[in-house]
Formats: sequence, C-alpha cells, structure tokens
Amino acid sequence: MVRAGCKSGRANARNLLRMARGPGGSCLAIVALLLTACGGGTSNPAGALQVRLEDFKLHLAVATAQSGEVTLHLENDGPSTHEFNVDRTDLAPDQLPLRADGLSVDEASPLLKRMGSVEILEAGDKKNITLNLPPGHYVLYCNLEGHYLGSMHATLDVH
Ligand SMILES: [Cu+2]
Repeated sequence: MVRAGCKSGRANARNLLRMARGPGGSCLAIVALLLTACGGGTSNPAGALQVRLEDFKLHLAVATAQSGEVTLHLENDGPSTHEFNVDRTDLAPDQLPLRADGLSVDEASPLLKRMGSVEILEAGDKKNITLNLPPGHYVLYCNLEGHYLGSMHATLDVH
C-alpha cells in the first residue's frame, strides 16, 4: 500500500515537473513538496521514524532519535481506531500513572509532559507528526480505553 501510493506520487511528480519546466522556471519547490508528501520509502531520512499501530501493539522501527525535529510517520494497521500520544517522562512505558477508572493513562499527571498527539487514526490512516524533541526519555502510547493496558506503548530515547 505504501509503495503503491509512493509510486503514483512519483508519477504525478514527474508530470508536474514536465509542466513546471518552462523556460528558466524553477521546480525545486514542487520537488521538495512532493518528496515531503510521499514520506515512507525504503530509507529513513534523518530525523524520521516509522511507527506502526495495530490492535494492540505499537511498533517503532527504531527506538532512538537525534534531538531536534523528529518526524513520526504513523500508520494504523487496525482493525480498530487508535490515537497516538508522545509524552516525555522518566517512567517506564508500562508504568505510567492511571486515571481513577484504571483503564487509561492519567494524561494530566505531573509525571508526564505532553509533547504531541494525534487524536484519531482510523484503520488504514497514515499521518505524519513533526515534533521538536530535546534529549530525554519518551513514551509513545495509545490511550483509548484499555488500549494502553493492552500494551499499546513504546519507548523512544532521544539523544
Ligand atoms: Cu489504540
């Protein structure tokens, strides 16, 4: 799915380039835009991480990143809808404080510092989120009821 999408994106890029190549015309802006939109691909550009969500796992291709701008390419393999949170914390990924209901993480806890989130990822959705992350320990998780307890969490260490 990813590759098919990228291929058609590249084909479109070529068509756009042909159109953009007028006398002395610059097409660099269009190329940059399309490369950004495509994402994915076989190699990860610096500062980019692949994250795959599914019931009920959160797979992080690489668990470390360089500090600064980090782009997370999210993909929800379903079958359920998920969400995605990035919290800075010293806690282990399975030790986050829970709300009184015992079913979800207490996102308001002072032990967690929210760095970014994507509220809704429908099955099949792909979204990118770019965060400015200082060095530290981060936990990525889905906090829909029961999903965190079902192991939808992962660690990201930023150096
Ligand atoms: Cu979830």
